[in-house]
Amino acid sequence: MTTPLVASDDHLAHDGLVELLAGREVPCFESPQRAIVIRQALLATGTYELTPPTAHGPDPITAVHDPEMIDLVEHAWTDAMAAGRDPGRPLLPDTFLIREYAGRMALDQLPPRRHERLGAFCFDTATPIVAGTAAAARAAVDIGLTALDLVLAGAPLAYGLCRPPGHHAGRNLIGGYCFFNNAAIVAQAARDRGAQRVAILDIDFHHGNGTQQIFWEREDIAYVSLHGDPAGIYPHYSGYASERGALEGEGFNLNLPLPPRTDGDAYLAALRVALDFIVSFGADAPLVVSLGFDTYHADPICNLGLVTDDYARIGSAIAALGMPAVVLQEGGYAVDALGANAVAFLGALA
Ligand code: Q9C
Ligand code: ZN
Repeated sequence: MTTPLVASDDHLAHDGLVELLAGREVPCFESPQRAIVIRQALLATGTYELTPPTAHGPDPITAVHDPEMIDLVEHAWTDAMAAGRDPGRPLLPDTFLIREYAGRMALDQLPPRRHERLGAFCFDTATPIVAGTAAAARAAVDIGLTALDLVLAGAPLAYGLCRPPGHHAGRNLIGGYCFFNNAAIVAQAARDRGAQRVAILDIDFHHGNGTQQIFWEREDIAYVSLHGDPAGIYPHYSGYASERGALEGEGFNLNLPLPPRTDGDAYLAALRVALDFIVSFGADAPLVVSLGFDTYHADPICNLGLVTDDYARIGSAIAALGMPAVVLQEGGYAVDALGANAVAFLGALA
């Protein structure tokens, strides 16, 4: 049996060129080549069926993100071009509207031109916007939603090759290479199509601060994440084990931070805790997996110690839940290893 590989070429035009990392301008780690090599490697196995996404329109995005944030993603580039900015340079924020800026003042006006509001909706300097960004972000959402359609129609597994990734994007915030939160949108869509309880398992190296924020007070969508300890790791301000959700959502958020150089055995032990949490939650929807390969030992910006065989072990452990799964690509920047890691993980999960 073949597994649907939902992908399109719309991501190719989202090439941010540079990010600002530790005070230096460096080429974007989040590159089009990442998705190109994953797609090639999966198709070369002969066990995946390349499936184009179908358009799902704006409503599933509006169900998760604030209208002003969506408007920013859609129009920052065109406003910048209308204002005469260099089309050869990406947009990066340089002035951030952090909470302390306002203090006790009520600041309720934003600059009319969307590219001048970037710092009110972005939390880092790694998330450049270029001409193709909005279309790519919309396509990534459609890829996720199409993968959900296929699983709801009976496929045991569908893989959405989402690019840009999504799990750092909050309700009104872009960042961490993410614009629209693909996994959150898919989880909410599953809910809106009749499921009562949806679980999201996030195995990207980084804490999915955006997904956690979006569902923080929700008991119907559980979020569990394994990630590098935020005490020393991006996104720095969330991902601690003490963050459990609030109000109705209390107890439905689980963070499992991991120390540097965590190996496969230790990772699998933490994954067991995550899977037990998912079993006791009792979802009646497909499992939504935020998949990152930045846990790989040779990832250029991360510090865990997984090897390719570990992704097969992780895939098998998730498969043992017996849940249908919608797997969505998040990070992973060791480009030469992405194909083998994707083949190992998805092959074991299938
Ligand atoms: N020193 C994803 O994997 N910069 N986003 C980190 C590390 C941003 C990662 C700096 C990393 C974003 C989807
Ligand atoms: Zn990541």
